[in-house]
Amino acid sequence: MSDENLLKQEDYQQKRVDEYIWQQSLNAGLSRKRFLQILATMVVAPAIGGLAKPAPAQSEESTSCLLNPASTFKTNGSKILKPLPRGYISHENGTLEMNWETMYGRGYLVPNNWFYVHNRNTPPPFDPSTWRLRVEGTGVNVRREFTYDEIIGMPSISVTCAIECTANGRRFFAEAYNKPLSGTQWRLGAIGVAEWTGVPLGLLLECTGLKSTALDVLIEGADLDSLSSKQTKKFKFSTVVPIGKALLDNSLLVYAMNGEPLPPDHGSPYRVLFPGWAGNVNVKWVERIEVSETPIYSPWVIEQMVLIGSEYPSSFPYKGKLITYQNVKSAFELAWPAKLPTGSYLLRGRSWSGRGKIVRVEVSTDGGRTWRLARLREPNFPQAWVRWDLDWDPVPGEYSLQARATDNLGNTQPSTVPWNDAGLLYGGVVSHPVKVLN
Ligand SMILES: Nc1nc2c(c(=O)[nH]1)N[C@H]1C(S)=C(S)[C@@H](COP(=O)(O)O)O[C@H]1N2
Ligand SMILES: [Mo]
Repeated sequence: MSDENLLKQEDYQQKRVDEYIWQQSLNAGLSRKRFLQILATMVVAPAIGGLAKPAPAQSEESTSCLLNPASTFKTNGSKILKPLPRGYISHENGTLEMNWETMYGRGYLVPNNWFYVHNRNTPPPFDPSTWRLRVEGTGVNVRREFTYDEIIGMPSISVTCAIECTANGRRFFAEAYNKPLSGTQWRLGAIGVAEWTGVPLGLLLECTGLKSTALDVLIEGADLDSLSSKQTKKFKFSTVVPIGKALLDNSLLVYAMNGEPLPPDHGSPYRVLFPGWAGNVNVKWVERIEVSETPIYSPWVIEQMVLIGSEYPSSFPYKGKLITYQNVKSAFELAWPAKLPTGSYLLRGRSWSGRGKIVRVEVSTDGGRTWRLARLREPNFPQAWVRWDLDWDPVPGEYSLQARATDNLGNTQPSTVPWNDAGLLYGGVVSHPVKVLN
């Protein structure tokens, strides 16, 4: 199967599932047929014991080089170092939701200080003279360490695109299904668009003699994480992408954001950028990249990067439907709830799609009965967002505003979205409460 197909969500997952089964049967000295028979008789797949356990993402001793955040930063335990901007919401330590009201009529990019933050840990201190990036694994001919100066000295490009938390909009699942959901209760502000500058990952990997047989790339940060599900064991925050994604021209090792050195909250000295994919694959504080000739089944990807629910059949070893791209969403540049004075008002908002660019935005000011087309404003970069506006002349009263976007691949925001247990990828049309005052 070619790399192009690995960028298709279904093909990627199916290929990984097949490879997993094949590998496990080889390891166990079983035939593939016998292994499939065993799987078919199991209720819960991990019951097969050692066979079914994904390999740990990394070894114990590699956690010992974790930098001690207390040595340079005085954080008072805060996981976000930048000051809380006006009107911004912090749901819990380490989260900062963008305030859509402050974006009203503003430029295309979100200023660094206003960009949402999703940090599991306090940013580690960064010393340019000692920070090393390690690239290793069976998929490269030479293991290499890069200094900060070496990385900065390599050819770079800039990419303008969005990073969006997969859980953006989670709160609307809870509201639509009247069912509580744990995790950060994001509305629609866990997204931002910035200009990211860095070294194309393909170029970096060339320096290590990338093998044509390379299959998966694991990116590891300097911070620790644990899978939320009752587990106390911590491992470094990481993600895995197929080599096809890593080698796209706009997949970067980023060291600058909107023309400034990457701020600590956003991953200094480096983060990776995988345009259009789920927020958490854009690993921050990167210190190790492993290229592998065999598939890497990181527990994070298998358990957390998936949609779990009756509408999403799982295929072992994945616990649900694998998430790659972000979906289509829209937001008004308004407070929540908003209060507006009576008289004519220019409604503004933005819409986005992880897979492409937005070609149409419809807005309803009467709770979905009638729809009008919004004007789209340039620029309109794919995998970023488009700004739009629409004149509105309401009489005083209570309103429910809705926006519905369509991307160039024909994906339109639906009115209802099937439930998933972690509340990920809410793409439904959202009702924004607005009161127009006398
Ligand atoms: N090392 C590391 N990388 C990380 C995270 C993290 O906690 N640690 N959070 C991820 C998640 S869940 C998201 S949504 C994005 C958020 O990026 P931002 O804070 O720069 O907006 O970073 C991702 N990269
Ligand atoms: Mo996130």
